[in-house]
Amino acid sequence: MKTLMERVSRRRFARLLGLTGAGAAGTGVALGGLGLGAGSVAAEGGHPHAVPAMGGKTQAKEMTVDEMDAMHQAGVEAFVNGTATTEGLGGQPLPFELDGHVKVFRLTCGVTQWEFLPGKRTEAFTYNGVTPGPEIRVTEGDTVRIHVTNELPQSTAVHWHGLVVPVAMDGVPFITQPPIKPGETFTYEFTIRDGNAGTHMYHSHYNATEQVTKGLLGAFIVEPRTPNRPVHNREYTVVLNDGPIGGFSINGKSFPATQPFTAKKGETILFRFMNEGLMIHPMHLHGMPMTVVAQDGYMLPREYVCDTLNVAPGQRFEALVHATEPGAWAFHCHVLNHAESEHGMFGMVTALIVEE
Ligand SMILES: [Cu+2]
Repeated sequence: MKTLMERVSRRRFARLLGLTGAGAAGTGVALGGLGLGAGSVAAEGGHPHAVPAMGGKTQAKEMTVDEMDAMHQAGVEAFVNGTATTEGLGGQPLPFELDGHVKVFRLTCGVTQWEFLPGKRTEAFTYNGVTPGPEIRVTEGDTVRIHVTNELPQSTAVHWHGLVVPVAMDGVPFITQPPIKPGETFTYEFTIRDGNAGTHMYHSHYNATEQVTKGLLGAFIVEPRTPNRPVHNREYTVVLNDGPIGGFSINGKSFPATQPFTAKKGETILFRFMNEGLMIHPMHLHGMPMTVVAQDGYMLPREYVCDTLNVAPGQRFEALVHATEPGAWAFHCHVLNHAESEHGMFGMVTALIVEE
């Protein structure tokens, strides 16, 4: 439903921008010819990039000005038109069953060929077949039971990052529990404490450099018993990751396969940022400032306003955006080699589309 709405918004916006029809056809460049589907993007992070020099010349010796422009244009068009479609969408709500008053969730760790760009699949480690894993959402005071089954070829365990839990439930092998070996199931159970509302995460705490960057991560959102966030019309979770899956990704996809965020003019949006990667990602929103109200789930003593929010590994931020400015506004990591090269934008790039 959300995806369909967003696609409709993108098409509408494409018409506004005049990006459909003759303009697009005129480039004569197909997405497949850009290397967008063939591994060049995954390599972007590790290679120095051609840097535009003064006077309009570039160091990308094998491209003409028009070729470079065409690659930049084609990537944006694929994003705006919604044609950079991929299989699999992570971060959708995880259903639960009730056992008395206990909310019972199930997560299965497995190996998935994950498509982070059209036609570009990489071996991912996933919860329930997707990365980010499904979003768990509960309320302060809830008791949760989470059955974790390991179908990976290596052991694992799940850490509930940001939640105050009994030590035996903290998910660190050999400190708090034995590793969950392949074929085994481990059951976590804890009650969410009052004061622990906010934007949290769950992820592997075993061989984490490989397991988390390959996709064993997800959002764990705790609603407060008594609402204490500013009133907002819609919210989006923004999971940042870097590593073998998609190079640099937002919610498990790389630009132009990233999903845009949409809003209607006048609405207030709550963004929940979390960084599951190995690097700092300063997220920069064009057009409208962000008002940061919470860090790591805790309400700040005083909110602050910014347009570039530095999200370090492990950190979470909750920020409000008042959608006052219609248009498509770039929204990207400002470590530039996570976002834009001589081939155009890639990786940690999306947009906030504000409709009239
Ligand atoms: Cu970055």
